[in-house]
Amino acid sequence: MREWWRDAVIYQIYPRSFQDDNGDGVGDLAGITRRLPHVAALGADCIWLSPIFMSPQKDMGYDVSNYTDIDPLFGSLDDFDTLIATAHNLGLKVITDQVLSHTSDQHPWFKQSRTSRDNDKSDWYVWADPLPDGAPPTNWHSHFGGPAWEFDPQRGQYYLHNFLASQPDLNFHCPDVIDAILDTCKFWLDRGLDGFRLDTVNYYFHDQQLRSNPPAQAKPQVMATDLYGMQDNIYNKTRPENLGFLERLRQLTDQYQDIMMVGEVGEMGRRSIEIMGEYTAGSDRLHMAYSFAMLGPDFTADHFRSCIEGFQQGAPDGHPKWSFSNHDVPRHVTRWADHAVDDDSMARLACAMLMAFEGTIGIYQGEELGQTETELVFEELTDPPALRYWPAVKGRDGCRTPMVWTADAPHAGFSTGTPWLPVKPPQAARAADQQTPQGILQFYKDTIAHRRATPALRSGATRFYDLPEPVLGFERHITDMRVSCFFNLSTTAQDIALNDDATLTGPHRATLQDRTLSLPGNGFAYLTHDSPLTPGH
Ligand code: TEU
Repeated sequence: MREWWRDAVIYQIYPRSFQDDNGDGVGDLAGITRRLPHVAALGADCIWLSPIFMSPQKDMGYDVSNYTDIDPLFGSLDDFDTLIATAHNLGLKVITDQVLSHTSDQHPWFKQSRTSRDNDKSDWYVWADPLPDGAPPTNWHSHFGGPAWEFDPQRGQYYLHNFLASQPDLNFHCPDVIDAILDTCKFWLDRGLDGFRLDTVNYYFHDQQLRSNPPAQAKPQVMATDLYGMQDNIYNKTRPENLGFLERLRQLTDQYQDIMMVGEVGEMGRRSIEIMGEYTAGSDRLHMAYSFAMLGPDFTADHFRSCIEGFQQGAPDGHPKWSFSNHDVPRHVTRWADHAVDDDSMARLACAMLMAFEGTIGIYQGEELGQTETELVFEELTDPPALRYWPAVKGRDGCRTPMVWTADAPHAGFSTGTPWLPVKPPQAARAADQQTPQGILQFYKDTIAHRRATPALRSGATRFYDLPEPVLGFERHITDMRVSCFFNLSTTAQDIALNDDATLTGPHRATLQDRTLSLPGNGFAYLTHDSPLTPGH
């Protein structure tokens, strides 16, 4: 039987911003549980919860101080059990975000590790002596700016942090670390969880010889800011040893039924697609992976084609997850505004594209409302890289503002207290209760339902058509069914000559007459063909 996750739609919940039930201004598990029917009604198969574990929240939970307990900010283990049971009753699987590459500096492991060079956990983190002149051991940069090394006076050594200095990297070359980490994963599997989203899955290991990175060959692609993109990050991440750890994880999850792991490959561009392939090839590593390749500014047919084809060619037996938005990047309706007739047209086009892609699909809370990036002023910001580099770096708060439920309620129904990030009028106007039968929410429901009801869209193979920009066109086919899909990535109308008879089926913004498909700006169409095989092929 085909595994549940292969053609699933995964809905990402950012717990701080989904629904606050206790009025402290931060979302919580009870709030999520209450709102799960919204997610089920959308037609999603699974929810991914961004981190809910004990954390000083320096990086909004991506800095864990206890892997096996819920942060009181979000609730308790009982609330977690209730959430899982409610989700399962609604037919939703639940995966959590496991941030294994680094911990918080408040984690007891790190607190102990930093006390001396010869305690039980002294090599649980990546410690290294200063160079003779006192400089850090390598030239590696932190993702959030500055060197990736912090000097600790107590040990007289530097420790590695690929992200904040308060997020020290665990030393995966230490076998005890691997065992401890696997134990924490087992804890949640035993509690009935359906799988994991693995944070920074290509950062686990570092080069033990501590070689410095060479300068970047290509123009920096990361949007950050910092110096991160200025070097080729070959010694601080994506080390060959990673694969062995992924296999250990898979051996663990395979002891349970129907578990799924999706890895976050922290890379953009072609290389990120290769890594996704490597990490999901065969059946003894991850079930699927995503990268930042489709989360950037690029909005050309050629780009989407090269991501999907590149993956297929590099990893015919691998499995991708595609999404356009998440909690780390500006929302796609705003990010791709230059290519949009208007916000709603972009929201519809993007949804229609995503639901036509082969693989697992990810959507990010609020996207189903056609949500746009929230404009914030400096005083409203919380994201560390933005606080440090504003205005060069806008940070990630703009995509993390609260979910909007009821336009006229205080803070659009998110909280009765003061939300940790503000709800602004343009976002509140798109609240769930304002969505009409012709609106974006219904469009998402219809398009997800169409994908679910169309086996070729769910599981068919993909073959691209050679069409000039700005039209992306491909077909999805299974033995006796062929669906062609066309997307106009521009604001100007496009005509496409079809070479056989076809019928418009499912959501579309197009007309078809005498084998000519006319797409208005941002138009799109799914067509079913009478002949199962492409004529001429
Ligand atoms: O993100 C890792 C990561 O690679 C991102 O920093 C990404 O490259 C960047 O945002 C692109 O601009 C994960 C989490 O998703 C993120 O929220 C955390 O801050 C980070 O790990 C550290 O745990």
